[in-house]
Amino acid sequence: MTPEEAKTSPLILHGFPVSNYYNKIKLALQLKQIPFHEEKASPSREEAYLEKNPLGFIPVLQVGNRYLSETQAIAEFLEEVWPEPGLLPEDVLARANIRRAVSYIENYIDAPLRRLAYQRGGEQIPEPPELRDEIERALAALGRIGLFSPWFQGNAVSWADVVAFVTLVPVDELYQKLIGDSPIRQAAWFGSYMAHLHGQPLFAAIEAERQKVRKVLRRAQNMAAGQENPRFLGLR
Ligand SMILES: N[C@@H](CCC(=O)N[C@@H](CS)C(=O)NCC(=O)O)C(=O)O
Repeated sequence: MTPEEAKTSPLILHGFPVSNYYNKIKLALQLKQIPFHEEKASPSREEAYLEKNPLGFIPVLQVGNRYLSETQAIAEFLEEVWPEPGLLPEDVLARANIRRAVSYIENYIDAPLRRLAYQRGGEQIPEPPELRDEIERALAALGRIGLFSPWFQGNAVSWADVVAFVTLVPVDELYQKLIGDSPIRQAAWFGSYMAHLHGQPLFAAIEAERQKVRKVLRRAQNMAAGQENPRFLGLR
């Protein structure tokens, strides 16, 4: 597919707006002013879904009648086809630094906590010995490589800000809920940086939608567990 063909193909983002990976691509599409539609999809190992995302994850970006998955691959596709407005700076080392920040956040903060959360099913647990250390190490590393003035890389929004916002806000919440005393909110750079990101209308809208959908899901789960009366939910 040529860049021109990609540019003129309709885009559909499949997934659910409580997923940080879904929200990463959604927010980037909005910041880059690329038109797209959304279609609800859940992770699945059904054969038909594996055709769209061979790992069975969300999100999937549909480009015409083709399907693309893995958000870093999607991110690079978007930058190649729609370089303007870019979410990467001109300076090639600054670009690499942003990719490095994305890796720190996804591989060393999100991934270890997520594995634990899936294993433990959401109930409060004692802090696993290496987890806090691993996450604090990545937070300190981010503190060393980011400017946070006010954006991660200085004066322009980038993929690092998108990924930091859609990942660190929910992961901090999850750490607090699962283990307590989240090290994320304690990182020296976190508070004022997140306040800046929350102050951006597109970022704030992503978070508002996540909260709204989460609330509906939680009530639906409670209802399924017989804890809440469906009449109050407007869900019948
Ligand atoms: N590395 C993947 C991660 C995507 C991912 O973990 N998606 C989660 C939702 S936030 C998922 O689909 N999980 C289902 C599962 O683990 O089976 C990407 O960048 O797209």
